Amino acid sequence: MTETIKERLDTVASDTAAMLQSLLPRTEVEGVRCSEARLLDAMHYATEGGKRLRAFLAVESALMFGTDRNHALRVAAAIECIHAYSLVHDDLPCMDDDDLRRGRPTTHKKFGEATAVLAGDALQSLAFTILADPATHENPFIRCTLVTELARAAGARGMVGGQMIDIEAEQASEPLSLAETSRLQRMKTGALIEVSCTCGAVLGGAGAANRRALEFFARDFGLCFQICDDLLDATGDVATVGKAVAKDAGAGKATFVDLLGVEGARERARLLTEQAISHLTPLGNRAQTLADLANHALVREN
Ligand code: GRG
Repeated sequence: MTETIKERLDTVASDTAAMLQSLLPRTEVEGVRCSEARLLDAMHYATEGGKRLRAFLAVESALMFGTDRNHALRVAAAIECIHAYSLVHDDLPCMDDDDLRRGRPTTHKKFGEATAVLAGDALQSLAFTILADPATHENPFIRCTLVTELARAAGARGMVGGQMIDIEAEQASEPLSLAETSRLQRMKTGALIEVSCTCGAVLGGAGAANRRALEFFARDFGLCFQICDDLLDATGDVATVGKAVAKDAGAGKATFVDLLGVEGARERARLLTEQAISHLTPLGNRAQTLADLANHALVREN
């Protein structure tokens, strides 16, 4: 019997959680809690839960090329560490100031601000330690490419740069245009989504054309994912979404719902999904799971 996309997502999510457990530093050695245990507890806490979407993109992209599943899960865990760090820092009072994440108190609410900042920092370091480890791939050139691609996507011209533009936009007198909002989201959310496919392709030794097909897919999928997130913020309820909703409009944020309206944003998301799936054509049946994911994400509730 073939697995549904939901079952496949659940399998990768629990395998990634198990991999993270094995890679995160242990708080106890021979029954004795180490003195930095509070930091490690916060790192564990921050990486628990979530849809593991980026992990799924990395694993599915890699498996398409016959990669070892364990290698793929290590890369998935590294990317989830970066994602978790970004959420911990994004939730801080100096950024989005959120109390709820993944249906429970944010890391700084549970452990305090200083510990949350440090846990985010340490998760970022851990991500690159995982990728640089020969257990991730025997070929140092591949490991080095993984490190470079993830660093680039997470950095000033990617996720962190997008966050900077977002923060400045909140204080600006004029709202961002559709083009500016698309660029900001492509950096803030899209870069990590895109690099998840890139890393999968690199790990799998994909050729340039296949890697490009996956990256084009991820680019449209990532933008669609953000539009759906804006729709959830505008129309979802806190219990289902697992974080505060209706925050963006109040905070003066540029959202696709403000720019396009609810129906316009839904239509744009449908179009982007179609476009994303069409980029997968050169990969044939191997990419069916990613196409299923794109359709599934369009109707997600959290
Ligand atoms: C603070 C360095 C730094 C970066 C923050 C990604 C980001 C940049 C902030 C996240 C803000 C946010 C909530 C954006 C909406 C889209 C998004 C990334 C949602 C969270 O991703 P999901 O839905 O989360 O995949 P789960 O919990 O499922 O892992």
